[in-house]
Amino acid sequence: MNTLLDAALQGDRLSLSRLISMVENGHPETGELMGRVFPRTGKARTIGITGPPGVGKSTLAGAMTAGYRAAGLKVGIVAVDPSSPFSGGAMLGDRLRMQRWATDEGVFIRSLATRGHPGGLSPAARDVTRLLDAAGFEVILVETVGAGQSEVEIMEVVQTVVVVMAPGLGDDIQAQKAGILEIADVLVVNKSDRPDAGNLARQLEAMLDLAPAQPSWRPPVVVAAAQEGKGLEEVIKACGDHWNWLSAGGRLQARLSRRIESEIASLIGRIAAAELVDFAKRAGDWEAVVRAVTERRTEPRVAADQLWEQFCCAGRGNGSPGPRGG
Ligand SMILES: Nc1nc2c(ncn2[C@@H]2O[C@H](COP(=O)(O)OP(=O)(O)OP(=O)(O)O)[C@@H](O)[C@H]2O)c(=O)[nH]1
Ligand SMILES: [Mg+2]
Repeated sequence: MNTLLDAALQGDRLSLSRLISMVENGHPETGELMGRVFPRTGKARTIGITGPPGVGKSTLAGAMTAGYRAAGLKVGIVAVDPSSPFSGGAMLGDRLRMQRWATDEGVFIRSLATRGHPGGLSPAARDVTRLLDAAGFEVILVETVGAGQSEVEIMEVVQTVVVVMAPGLGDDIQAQKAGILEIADVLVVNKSDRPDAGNLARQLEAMLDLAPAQPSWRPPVVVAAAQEGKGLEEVIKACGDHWNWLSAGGRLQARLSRRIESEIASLIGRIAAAELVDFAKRAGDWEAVVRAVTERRTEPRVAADQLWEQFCCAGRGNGSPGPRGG
């Protein structure tokens, strides 16, 4: 692992690929690896590209990559695909479209499967983004399909969230608008070569007028046609403006703190849940509790509270340092 990491940090792409696979597959040395990687991160600009299926996220990512390459920046692309047969096809399409970068050392593209993580965003996405950051990629684009929860999760991985929409989505936009406005730093109305793009842009502006705005940042609505590269400069400029806004007045640091807080909290949650269930099983309470809930004698929240109480009492009551052994 150390040899692979040294090589990856020197720019060896095969080693980087293998490390990403390790992380993606939850290799037992992932923690150790990320421990070495983490101090080298924090240099890249990270941009999430999210939105409903088929609106042109990958096309936009490809076009933005061209723009950043022209500015001499190294670009990493992480495409997080839901594990559906539908997107299996899309992934293949992405690969074909992305072939133009196959010989460019300054571009690294990786698809991640979500592996039954129903929220949409692979838990590995964050680690992979950090690996690319450590390996010297200066702009990292993370593409996710906007499917409820993943939209919120993407905020926890990147600095700037670009939400892509396209005309012809029908009522979807109404259903999604709360989520969209909550997370968008930049809104892109793609496929403006089609009718109704102007309407959609006006609709989004109207929604923004009503939304409680972030202090001093109103997400710009950029009308684009990614396939033809139309509006691309504006998208890149909007991302740059957002970066400049974040960089001023300690906002970047504040946003990072919030992300780190939620990352640590969710890691604690995972450890604690596993410990608690394990404890209840060892104490012989688990099956009884599950049965009580199954038979509707106990409500699930009450059951969880009871188990938690027992767990805490056991830790304090018998003078032992607690179920985790300290
Ligand atoms: N007319 C038009 N079609 C576009 C434009 N941009 C992308 N497309 C097409 O829309 C289809 C979907 O594009 P993708 O870039 O794969 O969209 P996506 O959002 O990444 O799709 P998923 O990852 O499957 O959710 C493709 O056939 C693109 O060629 C555009 O500006 N105008
Ligand atoms: Mg795509």
